[in-house]
Amino acid sequence: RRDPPAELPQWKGGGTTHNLKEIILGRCFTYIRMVNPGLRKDCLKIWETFENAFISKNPCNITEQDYQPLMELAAHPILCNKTLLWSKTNELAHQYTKVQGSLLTLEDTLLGYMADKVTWCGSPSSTEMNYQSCPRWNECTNNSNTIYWKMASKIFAEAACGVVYVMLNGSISQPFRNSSIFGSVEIHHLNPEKVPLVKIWVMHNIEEQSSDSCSDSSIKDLKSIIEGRNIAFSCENDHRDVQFIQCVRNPEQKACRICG
Ligand code: C8R
Repeated sequence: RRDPPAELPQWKGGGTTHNLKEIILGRCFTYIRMVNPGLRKDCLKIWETFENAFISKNPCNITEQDYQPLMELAAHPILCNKTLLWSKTNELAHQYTKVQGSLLTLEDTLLGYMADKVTWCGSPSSTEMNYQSCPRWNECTNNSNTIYWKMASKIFAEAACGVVYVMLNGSISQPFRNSSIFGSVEIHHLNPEKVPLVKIWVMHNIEEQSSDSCSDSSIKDLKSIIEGRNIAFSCENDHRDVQFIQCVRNPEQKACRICG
């Protein structure tokens, strides 16, 4: 019989990103000095408030209240007609906004910019961050990362005004899922008094046969949710401007050829 390893990882997900403090502080300063100069935010205070939200707590028992002070400190206004929401199209949506230059995703706001691609959690028995492991999304729904994204997404959707664009993935079985953050948080927090129209773009993997996903039953569900909230709905398959981005990597695909 062998003894178990001295320290079994507690959770199934990767631990807190090393140098989290430096990353968050650095991103916050980069954001207020270079990405969005003129935005007046106290980055040191933002870091302390961020840390306070999850340090010394069970990462599976984080509540919205824990992040409320941070959300209030870091939120800022965004311009009308510039919001792009997405679900299961993370890479394409961000590649597109980067080149397109005027539409904004949550990652173009301070809250999204600071937290993109990093992981964090604490533990009740320590004032340190847990660098060993953090809960995976399926270990507990209220983990420190998921609650953060849900709250930041809610604030982003509430702040939207004018036409809102949404990029969905037509190459998966359900382009719209009401369990996604887009489906469970964002569509329910668009304000019909400020948002007259939601434009859905359903993109397909350029290497696959394209299909009419706008007539998919999940998109019909989405249409009735949006119209039920008194917001007009439109849907387009493979919006051309976005397809150009897909074509950069696949110039020989049929959909990418201009002549013949
Ligand atoms: N949004 C949510 N989650 C985000 C995110 C973001 O901007 N950015 C990152 N990196 N993440 P999905 P969804 C991480 O299932 O659930 C906003 C989080 O770990 O493809 O519908 C954004 O405004 C999160 O658990 O999409 C967008 O409109 C997964 O990626 C929706 O919410 C979610 O990826 C997307 O959330």
